[in-house]
Amino acid sequence: MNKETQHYNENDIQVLEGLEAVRRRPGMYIGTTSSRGLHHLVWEIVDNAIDEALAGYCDDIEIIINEDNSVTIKDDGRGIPTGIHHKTGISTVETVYTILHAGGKFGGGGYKVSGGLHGVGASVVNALSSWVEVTVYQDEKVYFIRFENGGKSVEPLKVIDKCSKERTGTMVTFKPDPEIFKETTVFDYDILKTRVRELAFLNKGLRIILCDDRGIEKKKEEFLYNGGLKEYVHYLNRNYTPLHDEIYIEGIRDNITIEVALQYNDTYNNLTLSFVNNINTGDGGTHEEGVRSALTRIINNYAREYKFLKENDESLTGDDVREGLTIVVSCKHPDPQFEGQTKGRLGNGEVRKVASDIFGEGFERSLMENPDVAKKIMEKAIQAARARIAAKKARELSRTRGGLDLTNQWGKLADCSSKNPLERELFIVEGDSAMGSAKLGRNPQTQAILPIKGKILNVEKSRLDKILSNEEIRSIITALGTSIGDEFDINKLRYNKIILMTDADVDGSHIRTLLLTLLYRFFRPLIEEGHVYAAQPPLYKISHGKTTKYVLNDREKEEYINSLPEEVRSKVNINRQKGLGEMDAIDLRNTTMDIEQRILLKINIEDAILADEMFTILMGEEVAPRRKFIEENALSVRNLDI
Ligand code: 1YM
Repeated sequence: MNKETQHYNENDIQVLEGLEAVRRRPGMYIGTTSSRGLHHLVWEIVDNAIDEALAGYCDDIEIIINEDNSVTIKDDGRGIPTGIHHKTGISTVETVYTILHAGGKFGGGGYKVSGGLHGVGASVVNALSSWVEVTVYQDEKVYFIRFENGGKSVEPLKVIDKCSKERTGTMVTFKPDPEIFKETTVFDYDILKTRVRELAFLNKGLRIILCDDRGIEKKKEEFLYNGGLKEYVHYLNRNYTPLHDEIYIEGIRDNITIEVALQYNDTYNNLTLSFVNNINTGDGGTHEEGVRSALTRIINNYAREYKFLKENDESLTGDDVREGLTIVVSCKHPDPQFEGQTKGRLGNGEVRKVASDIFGEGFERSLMENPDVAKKIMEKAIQAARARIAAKKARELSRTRGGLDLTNQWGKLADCSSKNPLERELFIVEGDSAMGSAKLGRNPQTQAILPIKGKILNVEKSRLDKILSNEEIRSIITALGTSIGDEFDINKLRYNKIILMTDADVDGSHIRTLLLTLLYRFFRPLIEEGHVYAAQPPLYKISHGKTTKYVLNDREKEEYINSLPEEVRSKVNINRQKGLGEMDAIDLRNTTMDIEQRILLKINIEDAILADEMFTILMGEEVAPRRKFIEENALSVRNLDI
């Protein structure tokens, strides 16, 4: 035995063998020795401080990346017990840092709530470090112990100084062993920051300070959220428009704590985050299931009771009530069972009912007390249900009619003859007269024509789900061939280009808005993959002598005329084209349809989003915003820069 380890007794031989086992197979204890494993060391120590905070003894934790890439973690808790441990005969501090699986089990019986991936704690960090120093402030004394070379104490815990009675806590500094962490021993500030922020959200009132003392630009940030999960949800929704203030529910039953915060926003997305003992449960589990089922149940009950749902309406589904929902669920459990391949799922069956009861009761009360908020939530879910039902109807429709001969079935689609989908184009044309010219002016081999009446929008002044029952709209769905919703399959698209050919007037732009909204909501990949275009019929026909020139707008007209010689300028004949319908077939072919001469504008997703917003406003029930919108955008609606 060398000098450094003299104070060990027989028991300690086992201790060292334990730590040696960790060094031999580090992956078994921290998962990996990559950068991820390196950062995991920090969490193992921080977890002990957080447990002390959860036990109610600590409010401040500080994490410092030192200049030499060692890390210091401090807390202001009671300090790890310093007395001699009855089983090991050495100080409890040393026991905690040298005996595998010691952790909280050596303490006063409190369970370890936080616990990292493997929950093996301080001794593993010690085993995988070049050196570790632990300082404990307790009973007006400063205790100190240092370990070297994978966990061997240099000498037993000793008192090195005095301190005030008020000063208590633990300070640990460790330097990861480069022999173990061969990839890297450099800590990444942003990795630490992300998790520190999450931990601060999950443990309301706990202050965590993160410092980086390396290099010239030192960093120091403080994370403290007195609102806890409520602030977490606020943070997650920061880029969206929330529909109401955050709702927060907490409760404890059978030693299981459930906390939930939620807020709806105006998107169609759902974001659910869940945690057990501060560990992310990416695959959900019984806590999440309990909360979900209560959410669906309570919203349906409320919607029925307050007549948001009529007697014959079908119930709202889980997906309906989760549209636009951001929700965080946090469970604290004395004995969690993590399941699944990545251990990312809570398995404890008893949690389902506890979570469902606590959340259900709190959420119901919250709806009762805030009828305005309840109304917004009901309307959001019912809107989601309507869209779901409409999509289903449209899907059934496109399925039943999909295989039939479109030309005969509808009498409207003038299909093209080519069987090569890459060269097939579908022109969706506004108005019957335009249809006439378009049919004559097209290339019947590659260009199909589908006419749409300008009055759809006025007649069906209603939501998109109603518009889906419009026969012409349904014929578009059928003609495209892709089906919609879950069954959408872009490989079944019957045309490579879908070209919207509408007039340059208000009716035309309304129709275009409607068509784009339809495509955006039900055929989004068609836009994303660049299959949708707008034709650009010219506004003017300028002729002089035998020359004819079509131009798109006033600017082009001026430019063209100015480019002509003086003597010609006075003789030009300028014809304002009134609409597609008034163009003859030859004009229409030359200006708008002929592949060689036409100008097509590809619709991008931003155009479609803009159209969707316009649609919402144009179709909205509130008159004021609609009028305001039309006044403000009279020009841009007409020209809808597409
Ligand atoms: C910077 C890291 O380890 N803080 C810390 C750890 C402990 C205690 C307090 C503590 C726990 C208990 C009683 C108990 C630990 N103690 C043990 C053990 N910060 C840091 N702060 N008194 C103090 O659990 O009953 C393990 S961790 F086992 F010794 F009690």
